[in-house]
Amino acid sequence: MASAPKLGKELTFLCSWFCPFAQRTWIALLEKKTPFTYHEVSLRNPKTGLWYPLTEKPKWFTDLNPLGKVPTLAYVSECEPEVQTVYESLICNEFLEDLATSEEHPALLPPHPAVRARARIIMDHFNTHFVPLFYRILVRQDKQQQQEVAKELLAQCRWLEDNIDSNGPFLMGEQFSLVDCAVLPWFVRSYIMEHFRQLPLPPSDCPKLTRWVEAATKRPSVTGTYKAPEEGESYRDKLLEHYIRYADGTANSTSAAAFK
Ligand SMILES: N[C@@H](CCC(=O)N[C@@H](CS)C(=O)NCC(=O)O)C(=O)O
Repeated sequence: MASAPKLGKELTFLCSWFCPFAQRTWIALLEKKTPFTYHEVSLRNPKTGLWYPLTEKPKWFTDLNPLGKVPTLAYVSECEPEVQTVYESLICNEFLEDLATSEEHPALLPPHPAVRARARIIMDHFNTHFVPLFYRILVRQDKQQQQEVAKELLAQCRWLEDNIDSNGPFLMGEQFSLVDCAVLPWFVRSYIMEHFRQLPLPPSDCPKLTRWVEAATKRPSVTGTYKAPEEGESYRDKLLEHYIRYADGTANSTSAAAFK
């Protein structure tokens, strides 16, 4: 599957190049300028293309994250337990914010407690409502069901449009934040939705969201995560290829099963 990383005091970031959840944390690491070592974990069997079940994942990986998922952050600490691990993308990102916020490591949450709470409400809402629909419209093969899910996805875009900052350029206003990190990976993948389901995201009646996607997807912390598995390959093409198994209903990942 993958070799065990050699952990040290610096953060090791366990990632899979295609994973939008891991991309959330990757963007946050780059935004915060947190030193880290990237460790690619291959979650799919290269011979069959199928995802390894939890029982076939190496012990070193499930010891670090019992769910056997990326993103996972791990490091050797000076206190007990010696190896500290953090997983679940939104928790990883809050951890990075708690770990270091200073002149050198920019804050990714607004200072006021009520505005921070608002940021968390948007992240939680997006995670609970938008993310499952993104997978559901791909894995469902029935056209009518796809159309119903498309309506729900568009309604979720409108929810975002109504709940993000009016002036932008970022979701919480002038400063790029954890909310941008949490939402962006699914809009980086909007061309995939257009390709397989002919659904433009964001829709044309969401001008704030459209402007945000334009600006935010060009940010170095975001383009810095556009890495195809092999040197010289196109990230966009490889990502599209990765989603074929979702779109033809053959993906056996936990997300495909959970969001069916
Ligand atoms: N709720 C998790 C989801 C992470 C997740 O599902 N990651 C996928 C890759 S995109 C994974 O590791 N899947 C392993 C599997 O399905 O066995 C998070 O936010 O971090």
